[in-house]
Amino acid sequence: MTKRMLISGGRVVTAVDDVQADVLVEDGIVVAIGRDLDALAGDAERHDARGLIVLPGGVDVHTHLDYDTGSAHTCDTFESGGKAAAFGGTTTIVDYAHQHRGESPLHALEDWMKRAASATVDVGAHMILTDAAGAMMADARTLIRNEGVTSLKVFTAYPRSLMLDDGAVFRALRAAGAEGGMVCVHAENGAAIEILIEEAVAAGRTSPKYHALTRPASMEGEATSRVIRLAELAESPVYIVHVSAADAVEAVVEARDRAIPVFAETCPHYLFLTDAAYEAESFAEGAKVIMTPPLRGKEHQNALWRGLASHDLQVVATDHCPFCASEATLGRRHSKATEVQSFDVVPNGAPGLETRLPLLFDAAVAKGRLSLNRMVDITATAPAKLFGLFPRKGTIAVGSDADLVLLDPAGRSRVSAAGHHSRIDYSLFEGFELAGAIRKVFLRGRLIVDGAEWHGRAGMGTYLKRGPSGAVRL
Ligand code: DUC
Ligand code: ZN
Ligand code: ZN
Repeated sequence: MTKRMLISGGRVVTAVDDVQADVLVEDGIVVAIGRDLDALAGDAERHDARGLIVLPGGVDVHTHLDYDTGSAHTCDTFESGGKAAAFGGTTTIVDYAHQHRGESPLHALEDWMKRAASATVDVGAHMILTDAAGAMMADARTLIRNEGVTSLKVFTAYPRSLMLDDGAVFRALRAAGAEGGMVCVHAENGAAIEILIEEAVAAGRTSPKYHALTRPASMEGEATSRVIRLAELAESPVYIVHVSAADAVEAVVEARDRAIPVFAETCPHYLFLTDAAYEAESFAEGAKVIMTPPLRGKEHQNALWRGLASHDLQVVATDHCPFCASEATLGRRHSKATEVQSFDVVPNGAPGLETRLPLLFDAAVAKGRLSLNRMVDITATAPAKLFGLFPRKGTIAVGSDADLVLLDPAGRSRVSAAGHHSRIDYSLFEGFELAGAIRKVFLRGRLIVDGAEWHGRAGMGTYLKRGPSGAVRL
């Protein structure tokens, strides 16, 4: 029997539209958007959205759930992370699976699938490549062609663990370009940074602020330009993850002005915090903001906001890579607590899944930094388009999945880790007072968040076999 659901009287906002309309859903798919759809709705489950904004569910294309770094393990599972995402208005996640050296990327995907089986929102995977030898690249091509994993990730940082040399990066770019995929790049000059870290530690400069001082913006800019040149030669689209520095924005702008298919993402922590956070009183407090790239000064932050407004940057994703501040919460492996108090051994990463949309609604719309349409674009539509999920995800249209968020523009919320749904024990944005409040969230037409109530369940998220990545021009 057909299951119908009607959301009536809301202000329906997509990346391009802003209309007063009802949304009729059948079996999880939007079937009509228009005025006075009540007569068509029959016995539908009804939700009154008068006074509310109806948004497409958010698409977060940068998370690390249930992820083992070797020395630490992120503290959110696909169940808890998905729940946190949903309460923050995100209904689709594209998470990073990880190929270890000597391991086939196909095997790495199988391993990721087991962990992702508990997902509470819909999930897709990118594949981190740490071994780009010939046989591995053949399997990476199979991933793109057959498994819907149409984006690979490479690091030009972390020489002792994740970094690929320029030749390997070039091989990955060529393979992706040939198969309809795209390479996501963590762009920093790992070799130079490694020397700065060694010197700082040897001199006893080990407090959290040296995390930032040993990873200069210029080295993010250098690696970003280098990788873009390699992508041009490989004739492949490229996506720069977690851009934090004006230097990297400049490299992206330069290439995009030449019509090169380069795309870039930034993250809420770079938009709302600065490197002043490294001056925290205790080591543990400073360790909370040890993420890579580091937080930077106001001039970099301004460049990121300008980039979003001018479409030079296309996406805001969270890079949710959560480790608890205290080992008392979930044990040492899920935390930033370390044997010695030195910035270079603290697990890199920070939480953010639950706060992305609330922060951006407040800043973008209530404080006038971006239009509401642009907010939807950078948090849902553009990431869905870039990573082969559009128009199933990322918009409200006839035929799209009914992933919907009802947001009350007159409501208010206060960020607090204690009230969040992630297993993390801190928020980078603790105490922020925000305009807007999420009232309801639907995943494929099913109500999963109703005020403070959770109606989702582990395993209800589906695996998203994605179409080509980087195939659009944004
Ligand atoms: N890069 C990421 O994308 N996530 C966590 C740590 C890092 O360096
Ligand atoms: Zn990274
Ligand atoms: Zn990341």
